[in-house]
Amino acid sequence: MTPQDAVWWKSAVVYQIYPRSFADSNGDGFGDLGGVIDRLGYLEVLGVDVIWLSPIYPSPQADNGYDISDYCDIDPVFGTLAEFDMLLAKIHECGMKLVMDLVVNHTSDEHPWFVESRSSRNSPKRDWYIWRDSRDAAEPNNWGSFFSGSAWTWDPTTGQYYLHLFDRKQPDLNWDNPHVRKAMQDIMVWWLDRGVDGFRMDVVNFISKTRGLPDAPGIPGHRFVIAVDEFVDGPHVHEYLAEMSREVFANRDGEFITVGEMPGVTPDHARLYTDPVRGELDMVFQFEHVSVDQSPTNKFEYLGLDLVVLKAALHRWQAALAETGWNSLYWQNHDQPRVVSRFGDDDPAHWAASAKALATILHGMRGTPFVYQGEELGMTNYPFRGAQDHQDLEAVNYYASVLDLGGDATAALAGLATMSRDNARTPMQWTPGCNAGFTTGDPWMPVNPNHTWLNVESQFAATDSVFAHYRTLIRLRHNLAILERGDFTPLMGQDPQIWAYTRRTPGKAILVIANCGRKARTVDVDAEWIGAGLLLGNLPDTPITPTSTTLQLAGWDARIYATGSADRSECAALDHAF
Ligand code: ISL
Repeated sequence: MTPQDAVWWKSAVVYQIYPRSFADSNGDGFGDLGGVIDRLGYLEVLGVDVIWLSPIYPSPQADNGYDISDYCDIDPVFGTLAEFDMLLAKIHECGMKLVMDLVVNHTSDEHPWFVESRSSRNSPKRDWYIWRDSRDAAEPNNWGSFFSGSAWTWDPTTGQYYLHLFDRKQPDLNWDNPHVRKAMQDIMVWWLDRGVDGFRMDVVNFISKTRGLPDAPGIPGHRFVIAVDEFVDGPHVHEYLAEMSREVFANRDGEFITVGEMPGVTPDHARLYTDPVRGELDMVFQFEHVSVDQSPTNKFEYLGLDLVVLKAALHRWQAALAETGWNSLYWQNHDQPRVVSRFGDDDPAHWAASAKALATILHGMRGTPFVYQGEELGMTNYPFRGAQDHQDLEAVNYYASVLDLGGDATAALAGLATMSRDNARTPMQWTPGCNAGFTTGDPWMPVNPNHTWLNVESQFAATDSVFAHYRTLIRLRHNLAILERGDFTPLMGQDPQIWAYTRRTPGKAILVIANCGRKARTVDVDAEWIGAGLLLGNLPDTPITPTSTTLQLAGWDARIYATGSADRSECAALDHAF
């Protein structure tokens, strides 16, 4: 894959499907591939170019498929390889591409590799995982799991601990072992030979750990700490990714896309990962903007939103990858709470305007936008009643650890209600009817009660719906070169309510401006915007052109204005009156 081959995804939009919650075609209460096939027409109308499927491989489902026990098959809960091939063919017939979710940092503890590795200290696969002796009759170091507790589990069979940065059922692979790297490359080749168009790689910047696995600096009151400095952007990660890219893609014709999920990645490393000359990855998911409202030591300790901090985080990444590399642009995924509840305003009076405003802000930036299932409807967080409503092992383990330590259970439940990954995993809301049209069976996860008014059926044909707004943003992305190539200049960075920036190419400019609050605001803009044309607004009667340098923005009022005649003609094709 050479740099010039990669340019198609810079004007593309990716849609993430969490198959378990998308659409159930056989009435067992779980989403499946048949459900995705049934809904491809919906995605065609939305206009997305690429579909990313969260893992559908055989798995004990300890972490909803992010614990893989066979990388080259389909879990029966989702269907069969034959159904996968049918789905892939239909996706390609629609002119879309398919990206698989590859969990490369760890496998399931039920994967044959690990079963063999744990069978004996002399197993030929012992060194495929990370085994260590106890230290002072305890864990080898003070590393904690992202899912609470230690990152080590004792295995009595062979009298050693094994490392798992996540659940004990997700043992980390030893990427320093060339056999592991080759095995993962072979798996990628197997799926590419089957016709897939790329990969999203799970916590791929964790694969190279610091030599010797040293203790992390302690935190008072914490027996274990998440040792990010010892595995984020580690010593050999770039070498391993370049090798993967070379061995898997180098001599393969076609248009592919690779995106690395990278918690904790720095801008400097992101430039290295996504510099097309280096041939590692096309883009990364960074986490700075989705951490601004979380305590650094506890994601469920909600700090509240400071818009200035959120703006600065995304603007930092716009600047960091302006010349070299490429940003992904996302608000949500299967791990993040619903953005309209988190950064918007899910009061029914402001829900739609704020969902559209947040979409406008993100999709106007430089990078490839990712839309998570239901985001295009403005789906909201779920009204959790208590611990019994949570299913995600991250949430369940966290709550249990708070109780074990005699912590504040009420505060923990409030944090889970706001921030838990369960918020993103409630069933897709297709209709106002039973189970939101997700399943004819008993849904594995409760359906949000607001599906009676918040659903595809009520938005699909409406010209002022959140769905229609996303559809227009996607069409702007496809039709306006300035959204791909324009430079990015933030405005009003210190304003606690207004989010504004410009994009410019020679002779053309767009202004993206939004009021991220209920209170109306008067905002001064440069004279260049007088007479500019409205590309997109989110409220009725948005002024189609500024007549002075003073804009009156209503609550959650978001607008994109364009200057430069070419943009008018380019956008006329979008049936857009200026
Ligand atoms: O939600 C998160 C971000 O705050 C983390 O808990 C998340 O687990 C982390 O971003 C890594 O996520 C990926 O790897 C995990 C899996 O549980 C997530 O679903 C996946 O996206 C382990 O495979």
